[in-house]
Amino acid sequence: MTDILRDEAAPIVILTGAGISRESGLHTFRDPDGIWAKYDISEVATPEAFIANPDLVQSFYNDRRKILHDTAVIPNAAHLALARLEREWPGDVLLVTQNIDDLHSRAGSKNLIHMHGELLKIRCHHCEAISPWQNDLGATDTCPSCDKTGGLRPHVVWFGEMPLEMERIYQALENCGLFISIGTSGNVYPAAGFVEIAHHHAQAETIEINLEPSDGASLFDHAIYGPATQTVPAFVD
Ligand code: BJW
Repeated sequence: MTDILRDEAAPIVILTGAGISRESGLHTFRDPDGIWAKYDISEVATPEAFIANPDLVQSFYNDRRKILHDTAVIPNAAHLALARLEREWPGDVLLVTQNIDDLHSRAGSKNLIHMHGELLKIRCHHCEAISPWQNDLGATDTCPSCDKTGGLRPHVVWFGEMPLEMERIYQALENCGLFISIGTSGNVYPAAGFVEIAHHHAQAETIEINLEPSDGASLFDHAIYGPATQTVPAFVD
């Protein structure tokens, strides 16, 4: 990794997507066997879908929690390598994940932003309190903070909603020396635009690590292609 960096303590921003968790047993979205091959985005991943059919949306996320709780779903070598990078790199390392699973924190990453929310949290539409998920949600559940009924939703970011902690992310991108994108197709904004911010505002080196070239591949200075459990540890070491 130090081969491509002029400053050996440069701040690093890492963006991850569903590809990093695929070898842990979680589906990506846009691969042929991905989540959007089974579900229609407009029926489960927009605020309008939740208003039109809350039970369908809740059951979509309840099912994904069951899969995440499968004992076979654990952090893989790529998650572990990024946690090690954060511990050992002399400069700042900010990990921004689009994933709503908890595999990065289980691997030990601490400086972590879940820009699309977290599967194991719920949010109350009435009081905005964010609580840990306890049980599968239905329309009659009561908020543990305000006691009102009918306002609980998954703490995730749907299309048309503002991703989380954007100010902190943009500030880190504008000051980084290296931007690394791992396991994301580059289809969804604003995350797909981060590489250009790092390149133009910070003159950072940019690298894509993915199974195959993503839609934004030409925007990166460097690329490594292959399964994340092999490419990421090899890059970090
Ligand atoms: C492997 C691998 C292995 C496989 N190893 N790799 C321009 C500017 C701003 C916004 C827009 C814009 N144009 C359009 C928009 C609006 C919209 C958008 O982007 N639409 C596009 C479809 C065009 N964006 C939004 O609405 C966002 N909000 C927003 O923009 O607010 C306004 C705003 C404006 C400006 C600044 C700031 C804000 C919200 C987007 C919310 C996305 N939500 C979801 C669902 C989250 C909850 C859930 O999980 O259910 O997020 S959709 C889904 O896609 C999920 C993911 O996080 C996201 C990205 O998917 P990801 O991770 O890239 O997965 P895949 O499947 O696409 O790719 C996997 C990759 O891994 C592939 O490349 C494989 O090859 C690879 N791979 N195996 C390594 N073993």
